[in-house]
Amino acid sequence: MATQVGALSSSTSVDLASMRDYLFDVQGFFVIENAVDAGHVEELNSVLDSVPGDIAPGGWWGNVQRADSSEPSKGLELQNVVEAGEPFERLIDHPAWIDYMRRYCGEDDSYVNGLFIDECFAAIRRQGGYLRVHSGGYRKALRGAYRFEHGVFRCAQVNVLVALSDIESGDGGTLVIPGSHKANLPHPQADAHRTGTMDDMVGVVQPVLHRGDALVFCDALAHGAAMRSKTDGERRTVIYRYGPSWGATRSGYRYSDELLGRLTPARRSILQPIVPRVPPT
Ligand SMILES: O=C(O)CCC(=O)C(=O)O
Repeated sequence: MATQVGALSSSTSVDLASMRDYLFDVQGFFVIENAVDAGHVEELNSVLDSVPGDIAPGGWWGNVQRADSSEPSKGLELQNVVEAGEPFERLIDHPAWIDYMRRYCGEDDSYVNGLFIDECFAAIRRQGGYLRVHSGGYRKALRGAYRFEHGVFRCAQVNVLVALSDIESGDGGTLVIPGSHKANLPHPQADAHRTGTMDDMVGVVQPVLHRGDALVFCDALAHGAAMRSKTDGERRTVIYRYGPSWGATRSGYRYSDELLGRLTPARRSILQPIVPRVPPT
């Protein structure tokens, strides 16, 4: 597998936003180093530490659901995790990435501008866990499409994956095929990788993520995660998927009235961009 060289860092002397836009366009992803500060990462991890260990697959913890039964190799997946507590609410409009989200998939400069989070979850993987390859531009669903036209981005889904543990070699890192968000042909090894890991697919790279770093990527990018080989510890991530204001949650989760009621207007407008219109009672 190729390793990433020439990675962008905050010490690179260039306008960061322009460089990230460029990388997002040509590669389909970039990394924001230290996007979430150490204290916030700790708070997120301590919420996850408090999740009962005996939630059955499909079972609920408040308005958070364990949803990994269809693919056990994914490890523990806690869906609708924005309902897990205030540290997760703070990620909704996090300043490290929210402007990129607005620009890439917020229907900027249109009559329906605004964002919506259509899926958010935490994933905890131990030894042997991995995620098979999926997405890629070839015959991609409109829901995850990449588009840049007439000087504006019009992407349908952009993901922010925050590392809550260091994710280096052997940790089961996220794997991507740079540029595959624009692919017009199927990857020649795709059929052989419908199941299993994508580690040996030609063109794959693993962006190194340290705790607190965020990987921003268009969902059209072919991606997955390597098998975690380390025997001890856990790989922890949290993923928020952003899309246009008119989207719907992918799996039918509803943000609770309690959560919507306590959010700042800015955060509420991302979880409920279109307020239900009903006749007066
Ligand atoms: O687990 C990962 O590293 C990637 C997760 C992801 O992007 C997905 O679930 O689609």
